[in-house]
Amino acid sequence: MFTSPLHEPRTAVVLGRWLGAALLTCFLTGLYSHLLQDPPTWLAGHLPSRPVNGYRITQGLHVISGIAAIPLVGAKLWTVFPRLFEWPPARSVLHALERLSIALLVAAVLLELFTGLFNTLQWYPWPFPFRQTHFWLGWLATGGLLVHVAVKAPLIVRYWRGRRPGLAQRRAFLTSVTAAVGVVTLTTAGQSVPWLRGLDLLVPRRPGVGEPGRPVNRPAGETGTVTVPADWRLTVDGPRPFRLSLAELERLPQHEVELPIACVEGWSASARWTGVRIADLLARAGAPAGSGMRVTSLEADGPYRVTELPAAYAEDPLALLALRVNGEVLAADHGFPARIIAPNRPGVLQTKWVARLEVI
Ligand SMILES: Nc1nc2c(c(=O)[nH]1)N[C@H]1C(S)=C(S)[C@@H](COP(=O)(O)O)O[C@H]1N2
Ligand SMILES: [Mo]
Repeated sequence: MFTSPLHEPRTAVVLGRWLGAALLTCFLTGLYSHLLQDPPTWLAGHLPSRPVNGYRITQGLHVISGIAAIPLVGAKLWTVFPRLFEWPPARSVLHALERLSIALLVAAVLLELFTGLFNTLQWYPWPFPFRQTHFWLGWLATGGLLVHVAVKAPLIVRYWRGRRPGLAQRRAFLTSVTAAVGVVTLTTAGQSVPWLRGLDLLVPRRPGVGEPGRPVNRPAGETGTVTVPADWRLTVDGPRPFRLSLAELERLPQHEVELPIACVEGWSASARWTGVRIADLLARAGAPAGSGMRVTSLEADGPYRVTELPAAYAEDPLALLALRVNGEVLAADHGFPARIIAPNRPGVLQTKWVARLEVI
């Protein structure tokens, strides 16, 4: 039934190289994102708050390489498809193990890519938690990939270089695959690459659209529970605790910074933020040098209600408790009355509707 001459090792090796590069990029950038969001104690003190656009680039790459991997995985599976129906299913214990590892690899990679893709749509049609699943599947897929490369190493070496003349059909097939990767990449990359924004045909949201000029993740209404009390005061806990009303915050020295929100879902959008330096609030609370800060939101619950700013971020002059964006008071959805904005960190940590800051 499989009559195409392209079900052969050279095509599989060429596609495998591209797919391997995409998956490795995905794994490393994903691991980095995970460490930023949940830094182990030994790392928290060493995470740098610069470059300002660092996370925008690594997470942009994460989503770009993940989306590019989808057509690549399709082409790779099509190429090796006949092998999946080999008979007898196992010739030896080793052969059975190898086929099992392929089953694990294919399942983990497919589930990983689709949970990731659906996450960029904020669509979770499954009963398990996204983050933990995506994280552990990443390890499974990468482990499976390493085993696969090790088992196939002799074949990979033999077919690494093409023979001349090459197969015309192969060239046509690989060109089609490249075109497919090009299309899905160019029509989605504009989420994080500003100069590709004009081509954003397949993105779930357009950074730059929304009030005011930026998308909203988790609007105040959706979180259901964010109500700002009329007598809202910022509480700052530390050696010299204090509380400030919005009017009092506005009378403190205001600073303006241009910083992006870079969401884990792959979109990022820059804005001009105005507010009080976190470092100034730390100093006022009598925090010793090297202190970090714990931030608590007015939100009743939710995974991002409490976040932490390690010292490098808390002391960065660009890190603000922002009261305004692009010159206007924060909209309810964007975190009124005050939100965190700091350089080089995931959007999930740019806490909205801040109630309390605590020196740690
Ligand atoms: N308290 C709180 N802050 C939050 C969130 C949240 O769910 N709760 N979502 C975060 C996420 S995932 C992102 S990407 C940014 C988005 O900010 P924006 O809605 O102003 O664009 O806010 C962050 N701040
Ligand atoms: Mo986000």
